[in-house]
Amino acid sequence: MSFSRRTLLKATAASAVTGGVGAPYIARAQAAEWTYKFSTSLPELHPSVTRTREMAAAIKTETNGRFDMQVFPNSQLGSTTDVLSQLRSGGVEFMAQSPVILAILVPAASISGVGYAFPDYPTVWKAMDGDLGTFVRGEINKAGLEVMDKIWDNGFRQTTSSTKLINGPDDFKGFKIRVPVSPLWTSMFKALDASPTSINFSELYSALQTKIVVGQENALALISAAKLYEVQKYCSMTNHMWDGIWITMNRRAWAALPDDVKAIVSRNANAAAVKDREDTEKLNDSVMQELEGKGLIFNQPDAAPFREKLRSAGFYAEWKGKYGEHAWELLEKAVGKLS
Ligand code: X2X
Repeated sequence: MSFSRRTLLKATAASAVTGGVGAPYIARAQAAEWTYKFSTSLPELHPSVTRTREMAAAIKTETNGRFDMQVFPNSQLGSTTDVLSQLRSGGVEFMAQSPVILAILVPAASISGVGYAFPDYPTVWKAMDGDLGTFVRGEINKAGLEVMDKIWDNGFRQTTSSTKLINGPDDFKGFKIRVPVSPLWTSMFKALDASPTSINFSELYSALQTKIVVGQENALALISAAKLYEVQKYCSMTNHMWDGIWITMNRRAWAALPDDVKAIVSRNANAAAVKDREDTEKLNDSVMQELEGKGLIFNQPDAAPFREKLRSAGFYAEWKGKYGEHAWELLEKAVGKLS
């Protein structure tokens, strides 16, 4: 059923309930005053999409139906690259995306994705709820977008392949790997001597299936939710970067909301972020078992040689130069010396 037809049916049903003669008073299913689209490339089965739907429902209830957030998962509104420009123009009001992808519009935003920067979750949340996060949100605002305070979790990223396990940096030599469309990702895998190709998430499954690329990298929760185990055989726990999900908003659309509605949306988005973080941390172990059950073969390579390879290839020095002293200091304050 088309979207507009469904909306029409809903509206018709609502008036049938409320319009009858002598009908008892019930809280009316009012037409929303604001109907905003929320876009994500993550598939329906991903835990963050479940939390997003819960959040949208809570916002609708708490605004008495005045605010309707319509959730479009799985790149339904277009590829990540497309939706980023729709977010800018106002065609899409909310977008959930990786800080590293957001860097196409806000170069400093990718700093949280620098390879092997974050050792663990406590360090991630301290930095992202602290000075590093505040700095990045400031940069996002300067670029003309709004962003929620709390970042969600897309997990520590792992490397899958249809041909082999990655045991050490040498195994990346010439490895045809899909990376999301963003300079940091390409730079990092080039520094590892891999052969990265930028492909939007919406095209990833078929790129793996048709062997345009041999491997990809993502967190276990998404490898499971997107069923990448159907087209991949090996999974190396390279833990090469932590990735988050910023909830960004088109500035004009956000400014159009009254303060009480803004407060309800923000409170629910930040509460959902906290739940999402708990979900993904809990999922880590069980997902690995589930994926082993689906036939993925795992290994756990030592992180140190990869990090050393990045360092000797000049990766950290290059990105320190790009982000600048101030931003790099904030990162190193959170994670320790990188270069
Ligand atoms: O495109 C990806 O791999 C994804 C979904 O993890 C991101 O948004 C970075």
